[in-house]
Amino acid sequence: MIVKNLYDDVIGTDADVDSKQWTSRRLLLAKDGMGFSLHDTLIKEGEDLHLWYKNHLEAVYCIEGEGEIYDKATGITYPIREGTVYALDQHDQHILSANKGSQMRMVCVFNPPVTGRETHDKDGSYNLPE
Ligand code: 9YT
Repeated sequence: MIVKNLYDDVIGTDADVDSKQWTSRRLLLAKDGMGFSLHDTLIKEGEDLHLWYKNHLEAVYCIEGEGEIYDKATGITYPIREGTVYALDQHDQHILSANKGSQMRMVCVFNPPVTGRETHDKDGSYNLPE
């Protein structure tokens, strides 16, 4: 069994990754052997995240804050608030943003799991490990 605590075991470690647009605390990574990774991610306000996970499926559940997601294929913008989940079942190209004055806190699941060493490429995707 794996038991971790965000505050005791993740924040301030290598599994706590900060970028200009987000801070992601990875609770479970590929090395944990679950077949998915589990992240507690903060989306910073005033940033448009152009994302396209070509190699991963991702589900994202908002537990704090407000924002929106724009689906590039359909042109539809969906509002996001506490309790909203979106699932990128088609490797959907999208733009994610938190509303002004509102940081979003999202619980994210990636399949396959991320290793923690990925960086977003120019398309906003993560490569698979070699
Ligand atoms: C929602 C989303 O995909 N944010 C980007 C960061 C990602 N959650 C990660 O790498 O932890």
